[in-house]
Amino acid sequence: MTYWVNWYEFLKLVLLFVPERSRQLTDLMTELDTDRWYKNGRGPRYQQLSRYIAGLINSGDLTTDDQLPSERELADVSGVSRVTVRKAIGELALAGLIEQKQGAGSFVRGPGERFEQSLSSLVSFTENLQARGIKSSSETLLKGLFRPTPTETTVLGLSRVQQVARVHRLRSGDGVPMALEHSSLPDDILPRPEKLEVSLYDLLRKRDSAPTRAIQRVSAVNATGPVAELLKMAEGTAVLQIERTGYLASGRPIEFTSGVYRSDIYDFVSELRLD
Ligand code: 16G
Repeated sequence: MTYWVNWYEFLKLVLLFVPERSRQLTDLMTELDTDRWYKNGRGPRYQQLSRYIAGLINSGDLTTDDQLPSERELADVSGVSRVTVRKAIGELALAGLIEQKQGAGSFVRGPGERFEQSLSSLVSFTENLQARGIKSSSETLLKGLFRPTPTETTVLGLSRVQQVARVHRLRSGDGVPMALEHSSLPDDILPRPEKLEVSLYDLLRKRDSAPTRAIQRVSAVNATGPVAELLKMAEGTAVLQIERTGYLASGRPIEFTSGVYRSDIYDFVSELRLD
């Protein structure tokens, strides 16, 4: 007589007898088994799998030091190949959400050092990270001169013939995506946006046209699919949206940046004084 074991049923049985710490893992396995994590047309499987697990981490369902099931277990339960699982785990590591320990497996990382950014001083992304010894990098998603939108024309006070320089960047610290910034500037302030390589403010300073004052509007929004994908987080996660209008000392507006910042990393801090 042949006995065969459905290992997943067996695992569920075993998990009934293990303490609370493993409950989330049982939930994770059950969810993956029901295929609820995958939706047609929402991107490749490895991305959906990684976003699903990122969602459990961001919501606190999986917490610091929880060990993820092994590659083989995840592949068996979710019905995808080990290569797909490996890519999904790689994405989570890249997003700074898990740590892969050689020979031991993948563990949920702690919240780590939150990134405090002052709302009252006018510093650039590059300077901010440098000051903390974090290596900044940017992926340029768009750079060039364009016909301005009505909002850009109004906010930047553009003339009818002026173009707008746009720079869209995904900004990372030590390789972890932190923010997505869309900057618009008048074409006379940034005539050759393709020349921008590292820091926008550094380039503007060299041209004597960096902002000396800015007004910011901060709001909480939920990350849409494409934003979540770039910031390596689950769709719908709360993020901070900041719109900055930067002015020259003369009062002329020269920068309009709309940025989305990961709320699990950023704390924006403001100093208040009694008048
Ligand atoms: C900061 C600014 C952004 C500016 C960028 C320049 C906030 C909320 N935003 O991220 O408006 O365009 O720095 O950075 O602080 P860079 O000089 O490194 O390109």
